[in-house]
Amino acid sequence: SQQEQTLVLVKPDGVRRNLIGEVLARIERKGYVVTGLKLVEAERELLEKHYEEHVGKPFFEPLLEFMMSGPIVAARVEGHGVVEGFRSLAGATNPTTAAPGTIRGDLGRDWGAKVIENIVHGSDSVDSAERELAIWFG
Ligand code: YYY
Ligand code: MG
Repeated sequence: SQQEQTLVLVKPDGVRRNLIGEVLARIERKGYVVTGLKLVEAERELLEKHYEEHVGKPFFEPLLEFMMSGPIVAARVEGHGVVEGFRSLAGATNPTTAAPGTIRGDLGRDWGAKVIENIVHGSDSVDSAERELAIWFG
């Protein structure tokens, strides 16, 4: 696999639950390197760009409200195959079905709420990573 960069977000639920260190520790223990890190109160315009593929879906507005509900940690993470590798560390979107051992499987909670609160975001392809890193890190 190639040396790559990906965007990782610790979403507002992860920050509220004091899981920033836990998420970064898992990334670092895997051997990936954090090369950019900041705490952001994201504005709607930025989030609309970030989640543009989901515009019009029933969860889009609740998702944006959730992502604006508190600070987010944005990290640029580097490593060989890190795009797929971090998705693997994160686990499936829904914490109920995410495998134990993954961030979402171990730490995520399914409240049966409108929005799935699943602790982290990770870019889903090298192209998405490039696009999203430009949005969050300029
Ligand atoms: O890439 P990933 O975060 O695993 O899932 P996406 O399908 O891109 O959805 C983005 C985000 O939206 C997801 O992390 C939670 C939320 N969401 C939701 O609340 N309800 C859904 N049915 C699908 C996604
Ligand atoms: Mg996605």
